[in-house]
Amino acid sequence: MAQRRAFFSLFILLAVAGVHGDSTMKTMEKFSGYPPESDDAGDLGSLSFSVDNNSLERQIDELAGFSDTSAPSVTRIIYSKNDILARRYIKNLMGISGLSVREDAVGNIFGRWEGSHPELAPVATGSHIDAIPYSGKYDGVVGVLGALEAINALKRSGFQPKRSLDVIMFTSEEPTRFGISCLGSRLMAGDEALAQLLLGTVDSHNISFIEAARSAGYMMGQQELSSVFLDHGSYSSFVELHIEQGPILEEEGLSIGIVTAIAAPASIKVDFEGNGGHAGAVLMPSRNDAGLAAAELALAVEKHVLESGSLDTVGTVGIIELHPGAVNSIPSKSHIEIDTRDIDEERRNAVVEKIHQSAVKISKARGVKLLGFHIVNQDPPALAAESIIAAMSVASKQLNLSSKRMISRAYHDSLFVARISPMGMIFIPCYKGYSHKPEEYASIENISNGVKVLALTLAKLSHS
Ligand code: HGY
Ligand code: MN
Ligand code: MN
Repeated sequence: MAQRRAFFSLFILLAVAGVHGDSTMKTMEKFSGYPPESDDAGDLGSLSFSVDNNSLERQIDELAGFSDTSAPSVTRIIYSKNDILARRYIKNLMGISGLSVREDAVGNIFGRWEGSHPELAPVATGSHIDAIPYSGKYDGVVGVLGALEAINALKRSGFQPKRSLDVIMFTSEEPTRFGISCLGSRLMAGDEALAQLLLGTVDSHNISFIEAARSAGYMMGQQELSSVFLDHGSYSSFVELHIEQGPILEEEGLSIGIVTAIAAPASIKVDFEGNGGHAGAVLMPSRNDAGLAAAELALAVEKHVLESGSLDTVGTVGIIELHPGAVNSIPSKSHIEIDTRDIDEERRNAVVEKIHQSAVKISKARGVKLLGFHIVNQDPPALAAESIIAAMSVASKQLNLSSKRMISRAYHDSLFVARISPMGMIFIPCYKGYSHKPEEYASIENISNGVKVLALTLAKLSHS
């Protein structure tokens, strides 16, 4: 291709298919593009760029149908029957989009649009489709189906990528079944310790990770978990589209969030053991109630988080299990799971330490055994790459979409992809910031805006 500084004006007629059945195509706006950093973008002339809202909305609803719980809630757990059906649905859409599809040993799914320079490190986008019990149909899904629609829109516009473009569906971003968050992206980032841990990990039904993976058609034969690891530089950039899972964009009436950093998550599992006994016959002074130890620790989590003095420190006790779980039996065992996060890693680690001290103190004071205080993960935060922040900001401006820079208090696969590639995230508003519950909702207009920003950002990065 002639070496010329091709400054092409990307005249993009934004024609958005009507949202609710109204299929009149509207010409939304013309805007000039930007000079590609490389000089061989060629003259793309005028492109018509359309996001097909109707099909995107339909796909979100169809995907929500693969769920262990009934609408409006969604439950989709790694390697379950519905997860396998949902994966098949995504692979089918990747095929329809003309992407070449591959899966790694644990089921990270990659759909590739080969660029004119396949030898260059590709650009990637994507997210997850697994869903915690009784949650919503947008968390993660917007970043997978939206990425496919961004690719479709670019293809329809006649755009030609220079760097190949990958859409990734990450295996199991949620910690639900095996207690490990972002399992697929952690492994991609080369987490040796996790690869070891998974060889001995079982779920609450005592099914091993390897067995569950095999039941879904992964980890076959001699496949090694380390085969999932990707080298630094495997991607030139990674961009994830996601609902904000917080109220800021909606409250401030903004269309796009440009994520600058992802908060640092930690999760802990604690087990107490006491004598248990008869709820009527054992008098209070002679009890060592494992249930009350768990309850006291839950309150201690709240106390230590609030003591941090920062609103950015959060703590949640989402799981408390009591054994034997009978109303007239003093709990002899308790299992409690704690999630605590902060944008400041030091401050977060200080809270984890205080929780540990409280667990020891409570066990002594109540005469229960502290069977285990297991830190499942204690991850550093991740910063988005300035080059990707700039690309997303330019794209939002060109689309006349209001945006603001913000941090992500939720974690995402991007937190781990950032260990092997420059990373960026695009947020869209969601209703009252609700997420991880059936009321989670994002309007197709907001989703469509996110897809447009993603498409333009990918176009720019692919030519960088
Ligand atoms: O918990 C999280 O931050 C993510 O939504 N799984
Ligand atoms: Mn989630
Ligand atoms: Mn998510």
